[in-house]
Amino acid sequence: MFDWNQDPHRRLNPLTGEWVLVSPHRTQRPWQGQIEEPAAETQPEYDPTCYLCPGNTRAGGARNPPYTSTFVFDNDFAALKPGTPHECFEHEDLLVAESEPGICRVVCFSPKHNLTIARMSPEDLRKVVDTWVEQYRSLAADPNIGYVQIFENRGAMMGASNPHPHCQIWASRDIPNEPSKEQASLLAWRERKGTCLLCEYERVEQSEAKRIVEANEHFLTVVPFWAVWPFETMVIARRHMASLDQLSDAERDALANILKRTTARYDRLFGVSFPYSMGFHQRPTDGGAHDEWHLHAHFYPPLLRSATVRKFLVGYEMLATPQRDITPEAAAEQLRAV
Ligand code: H2U
Ligand code: ZN
Repeated sequence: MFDWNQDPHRRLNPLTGEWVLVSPHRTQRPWQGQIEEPAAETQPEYDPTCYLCPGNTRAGGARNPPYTSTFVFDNDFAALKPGTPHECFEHEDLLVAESEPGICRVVCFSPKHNLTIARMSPEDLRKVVDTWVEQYRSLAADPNIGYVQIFENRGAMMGASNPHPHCQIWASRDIPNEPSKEQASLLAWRERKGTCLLCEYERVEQSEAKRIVEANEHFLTVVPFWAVWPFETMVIARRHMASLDQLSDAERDALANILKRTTARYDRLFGVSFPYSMGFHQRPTDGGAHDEWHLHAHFYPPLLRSATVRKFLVGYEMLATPQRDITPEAAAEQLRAV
């Protein structure tokens, strides 16, 4: 008889329309994966060579103020530039391009070089949430900005250039690929069923309980049924809201709380400051109402089975479909146990 916990199967991600191959029987295979050097863990509270610490000079030449809370600045090496003129290019429907204006910012979470979300105080994390809301609001008000992507690369394994706690904001005129796929799915679901895909998903995960990692009154962290990365999670707002600027006061505190608890759990899993890329998906800021949107965050951590063994998305996964061995249910159980 078919066993969903042992036998190969594929699962659908209804947010993207893409499948993931799950092969639980392979968790016994001998290959150990690439061993990464564990990054040196102890960092000072202030690093005179860090370009994000208060008072220090950045690589671009500007000097940081002696900031005491969060600190936002325009990225000195921005991938997008405001004021980029509108240009389109098309050749026989095959070579298609257009100019892309935008704004890139860096947000320092704290003046302290050696903190992470997992180790920040709830009060200080709340200030980070407030800064995200302010940034989202002010960028949304710009008529040239259609989408605001807030994201954090954490750890050298994810290519973060600096351990100082920070995130980036890339705000563009057009909706990028990932939120664009989600938008199509959220809209199609709403048209077909008259409900919100993520409101329904939150309810299903709450009642099944087996993929829940953390929960509070306003947010739920789950390993999604369709997770690709071994310990991937999604933080879902319990109330239907489209974007960060719709968070109530209590919901802002609850977001800070669940982010801290989720990342602290990650750190405990392999006894290391857990690397990841995380970011929010929310309502585009292109002037539409976009009530189909439901605020959530994705955490994509690369680690597979220890602080030094990572997963690669290569081979079949690049050419065909992403694949995982450990089931999302087993990953959630491991995260709940630490
Ligand atoms: P990571 O989040 O991947 O660590 O990147 C940090 C960003 O900081 C990166 O986008 C910017 C880089 O362009 N940066 C500055 O804006 N000024 C600097 O002096 C160094 C880095
Ligand atoms: Zn620093």
